[in-house]
Amino acid sequence: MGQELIRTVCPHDCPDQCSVLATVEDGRVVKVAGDPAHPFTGGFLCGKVNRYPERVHSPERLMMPLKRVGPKGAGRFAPISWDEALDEIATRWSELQAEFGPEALLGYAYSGTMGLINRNTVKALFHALGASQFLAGTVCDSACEVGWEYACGPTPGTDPESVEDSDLIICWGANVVTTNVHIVPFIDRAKARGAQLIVIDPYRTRTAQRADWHLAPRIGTDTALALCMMHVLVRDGLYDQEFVGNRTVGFERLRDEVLPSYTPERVAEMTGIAAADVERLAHAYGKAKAPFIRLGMGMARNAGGGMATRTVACLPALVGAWGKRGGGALQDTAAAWNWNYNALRRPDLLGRPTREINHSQLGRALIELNDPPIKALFVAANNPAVTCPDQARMVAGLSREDLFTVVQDIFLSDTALFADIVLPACTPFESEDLFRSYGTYYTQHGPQLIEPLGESRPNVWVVQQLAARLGLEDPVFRHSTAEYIDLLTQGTTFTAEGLVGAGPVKLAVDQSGPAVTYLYSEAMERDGLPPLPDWAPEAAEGPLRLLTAPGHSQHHTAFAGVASLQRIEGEPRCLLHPADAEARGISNGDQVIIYNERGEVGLHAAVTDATQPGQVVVEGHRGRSRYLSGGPVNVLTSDRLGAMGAGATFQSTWVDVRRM
Ligand SMILES: Nc1nc2c(c(=O)[nH]1)N[C@H]1C(S)=C(S)[C@@H](COP(=O)(O)OP(=O)(O)OC[C@H]3O[C@@H](n4cnc5c(=O)[nH]c(N)nc54)[C@H](O)[C@@H]3O)O[C@H]1N2
Ligand SMILES: Nc1nc2c(c(=O)[nH]1)N[C@H]1C(S)=C(S)[C@@H](COP(=O)(O)OP(=O)(O)OC[C@H]3O[C@@H](n4cnc5c(=O)[nH]c(N)nc54)[C@H](O)[C@@H]3O)O[C@H]1N2
Ligand SMILES: [Mo]
Repeated sequence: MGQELIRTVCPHDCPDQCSVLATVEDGRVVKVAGDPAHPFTGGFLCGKVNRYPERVHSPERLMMPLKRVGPKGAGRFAPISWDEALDEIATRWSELQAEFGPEALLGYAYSGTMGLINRNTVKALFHALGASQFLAGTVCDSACEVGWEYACGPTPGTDPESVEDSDLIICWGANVVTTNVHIVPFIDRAKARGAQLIVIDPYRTRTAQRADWHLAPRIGTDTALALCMMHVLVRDGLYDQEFVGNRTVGFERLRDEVLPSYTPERVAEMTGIAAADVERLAHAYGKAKAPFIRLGMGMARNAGGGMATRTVACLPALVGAWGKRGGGALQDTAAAWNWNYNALRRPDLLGRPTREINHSQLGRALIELNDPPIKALFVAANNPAVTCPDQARMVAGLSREDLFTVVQDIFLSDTALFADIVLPACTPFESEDLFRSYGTYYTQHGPQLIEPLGESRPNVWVVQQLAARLGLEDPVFRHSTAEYIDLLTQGTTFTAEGLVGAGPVKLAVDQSGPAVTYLYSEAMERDGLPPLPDWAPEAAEGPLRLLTAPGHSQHHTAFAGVASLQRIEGEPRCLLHPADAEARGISNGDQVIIYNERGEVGLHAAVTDATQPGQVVVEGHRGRSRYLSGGPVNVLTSDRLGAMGAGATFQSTWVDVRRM
């Protein structure tokens, strides 16, 4: 058989969502390359996805269903057939439902694959069963999305393709070289025309290394920094009075009640950024013609994080940056899509509302809930035994002998080790789905490139098989992929014919920016939150603050089965400032333990001034066996929720470090 070149799309949880040209030969994906036809991701793939054939054909792929034969968590399994696996799941769920009521069931799919069909049909299954509902994404973007919406309403952000026309680009808590690399050529083109790149990040990331100027505030102080910029803009008459008058509410209250306290001198104490630097930052922003801010999500993952997004998102209105090509701000384009998600999720099948389980507090739910307790858990495309906070609770929950756990994954993830039944998922290249980007305005159909390897199957196939066994007769459990795509496009400007096989297709979005920016927000007041931006420090609970940031060559743990990427990423390590290292007798390369009252993690120390005094940085997530001891990093984080969006507070973690 010859080679075939097929256009598809990267299925990962990444804002870029590349169009991919895959070479297929004899039922194998032998090569992937960037598709030059995609105007944003044009022509190159990231270092991870470049190795996609290695992931698809990894020797670590799960090839058949497994049943637990050892104690919980021991990872001892025996192969079983799909029929045995599905029959047992259906029988156990029916028994547990009868004995404890439907809310004893909890199941979800998360972002291991971003396919709209494979993510959303899983919801329909649990809705039809009357199960507890899973509030997904609080570990990721719920706080920043709510924060953005309080400031700007459901307004889409700036089209990142226009950024080449900006004259000042601020990557604010966004390490774009690692997590949004296809915006880099647009930034480079802007720089070639004289634009400045400023990075605001508590440590010197790869993006900060490329910046004209890197400002390193303390974690969780962005609200104060943004308010100080506003203070200077207003004080020095650098704000756009006309824009503020026409398209904001609450300016006078912000100006009179909040800004006076955010003088550069006070804010220097709050943020660690010198007063002269904040002045310079505000002046650069106020004088730019079309300044652009790329907001990352991680700066919202602390106790006051939603407020940080809410406040930074007010800045473009102050200087009238919206509507100028290249200017404005972008956090996330997810809200711009109006797919008919509910046709696949089917909330109507739930009947009566059931209790909600917060993704960030899954461990707590498993050990604390009663009336009824969670007795059956289904997890697809998520690895909570590494990526959820408060791992002590998470592991205690998953270790319950009376919890019937089913995990569908490509690899035997740390979570799968705790399963009673493991179901082998195929990679998205082995099934068909529809994808939409959350960092651009493109959507793309992903065809099936090869047959599923071994006995692996997509999530949606499992949903359909279980529904049939459970007597669920709604047509949503019987559709073909084409029918699902048809349903998703209902009421949108897209049609299935226009998408299937078409490559990247762009959504038309209004680029004039928010009609109104809410400097004062009545919606926040209604929701019991302070309607004006304001900042208060968090009480330190230890000498060092922990910053957990995305890994460059890993994507959480989704590329764990790719040996070459594991080698490139190297052993787990923490970045420690020379002053903190010296105070603890730690030298570069030493084996150290990061610890707090919740747990301990053993890894290597990298002593570097890329981080600041009082701050330890750990990049990336690995399976627990990859750490020298303890691990993973989330044994250190708490499951406390932030003030907005019921979001995780990973970056509100205090620790200390000692030599091993
Ligand atoms: N290579 C790679 N790419 C990825 C991922 C990955 O794991 N690896 N993850 C994907 C996913 S799921 C997501 S949600 C996106 C996330 O993409 P981003 O939104 O870019 O990622 P963040 O977690 O926000 O981290 C970005 C930066 O925010 C900084 N930061 C953290 N706290 C603060 C703060 O208080 N203030 C400021 N100013 N900065 C802060 C961190 O140091 C980090 O450098 O990336 C996606 N892409
Ligand atoms: N301390 C700390 N913790 C964090 C963060 C942080 O900043 N700090 N970031 C948080 C963020 S932003 C996120 S989004 C979460 C991510 O948390 P997770 O979703 O747990 O991230 P992954 O490790 O990528 O897990 C995805 C799983 O899906 C599997 N998978 C991949 N493709 C498929 C498929 O097609 N089908 C199925 N069934 N499975 C598949 C992968 O093998 C992997 O086991 O982590 C959060 N955790
Ligand atoms: Mo995320």
